[in-house]
Amino acid sequence: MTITYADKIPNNVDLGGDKVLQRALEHWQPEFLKWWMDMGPEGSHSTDVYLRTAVSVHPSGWAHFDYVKMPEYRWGIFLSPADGERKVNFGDHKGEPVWKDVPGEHRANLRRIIVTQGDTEPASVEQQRHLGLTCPSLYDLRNLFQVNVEEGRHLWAMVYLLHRYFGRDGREEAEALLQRRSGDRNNPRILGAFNEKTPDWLAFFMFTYFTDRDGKFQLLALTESGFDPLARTTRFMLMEEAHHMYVGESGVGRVIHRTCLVMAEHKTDDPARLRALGVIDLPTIQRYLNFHFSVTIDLFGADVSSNAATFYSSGLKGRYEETKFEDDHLLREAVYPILKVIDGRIVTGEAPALNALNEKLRDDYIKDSVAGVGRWNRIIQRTGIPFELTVPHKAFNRKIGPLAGLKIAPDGRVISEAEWAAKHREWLATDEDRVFVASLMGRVSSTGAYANWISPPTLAINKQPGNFEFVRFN
Ligand code: BYC
Repeated sequence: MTITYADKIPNNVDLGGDKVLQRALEHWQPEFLKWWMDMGPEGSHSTDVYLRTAVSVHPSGWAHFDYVKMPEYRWGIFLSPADGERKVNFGDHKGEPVWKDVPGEHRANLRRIIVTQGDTEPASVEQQRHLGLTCPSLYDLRNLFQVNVEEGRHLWAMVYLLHRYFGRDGREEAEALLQRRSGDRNNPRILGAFNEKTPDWLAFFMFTYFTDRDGKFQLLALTESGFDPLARTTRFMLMEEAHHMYVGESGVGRVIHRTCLVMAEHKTDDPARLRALGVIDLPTIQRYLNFHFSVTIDLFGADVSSNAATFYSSGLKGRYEETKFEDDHLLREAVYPILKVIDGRIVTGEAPALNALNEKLRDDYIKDSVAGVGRWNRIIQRTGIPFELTVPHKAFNRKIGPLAGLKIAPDGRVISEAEWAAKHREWLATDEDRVFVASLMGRVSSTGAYANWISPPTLAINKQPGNFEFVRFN
């Protein structure tokens, strides 16, 4: 039987002409589908979903909308078009032409970066797999499924690199990506945040706002890579990532909006009253925010990291917007501010800039995150409610790096174990908060209807009206 690869697996990597890659993918694809059936969105396999599929990198081809059953989604392999003139822009190889193949001396580090990136993609699908059993609307359910299939496609993107450029050990790593499981004690996902639960829709919106934004920054750092196939793959992935963050930002914004309307209507800020009225009180939203923000900033790694220095000097992973810097792009002499605790207080110290690249990317990320929280605050202000959401201090609730293990309040004070024990329930989502939020999670499945705890969106998808049948259950 002849397989038309362009139909089955839309691609711009000449899959049809590459026998070795075909063989590797023909072995991996059934394993992937098995994983999707076992670990992908629960109870959704026969549902028709109005999905966007990338069928080419052309502006008219990367967002093709139609009803699709998710196991039949065409997980394509796309690289943004090559720039034949591109040079390595930083590190010891600065000025050399970018690599079309893996340089032998950087092979292990490149594989590690690709595997770490790849691991987050199926992890997030696993974390979100029960969410579709509830939903605040068909519009939101479609968005969840869109995010899920695109994370699946991003896994394909990394697996393509492993299969195409890393031979046998690449194939083994690609298999292991389907074997680790989010939250599994014996075989967990690689990075901490991807082993946390995403148990309800508020957590999903926070995750897509904060954690997908880590994706944005890490992918942007990888688009600078001297290994051109990685740079081009991640560039294309970023087009999809933008929608995921939009789902998060607008989702949290709609929850806040609905709560504020009910607060204004009933002239109350009493959490218990608001909960009885079926909306999520703002202090609970703040505690969710604190949790997702702090868990996500750990994803940038240790403040001072020799791995980060090596990745940069070898030309594998750059800074966010590397080419906009007017420095030497070598950073051998430069320093960068990092936090230290001296005499029980957090102070700003210095580290070699090369070693502090994780911290630098974290700081860039924080600026971007804070901007969206400002937009949420404007929603609150417009309803006249005197409340402001804040982003906790960078040192709050850290599990990675030298700040881990210290007890720090959201305002950045170093506090005692006793104060932490007394107060942490005011700062981080508690079991009671989660039980309450879970109690709101019904399944709203009539077209155009929305759960009481969230406002309808101002914009639907692909210019469709809000009462469009985004999901058809069969
Ligand atoms: N949890 O020297 P360090 C996305 C480990 S999200 C657990 O600082 P490095 C997405 C670290 O592995 C973007 N362990 O490490 C979003 C190391 O272990 P070893 C994902 C952690 O290498 C939503 C040790 O601690 N992409 O796309 O400089 C949905 C020392 O740390 C953690 C990437 O991350 C942690 N949080 O930095 C779907 C890009 N942090 O060697 C998708 C690729 C550190 O001692 N990854 N460790 O065993 C990287 O660039 C780097 O691996 C990291 C870590 C920045 C993550």
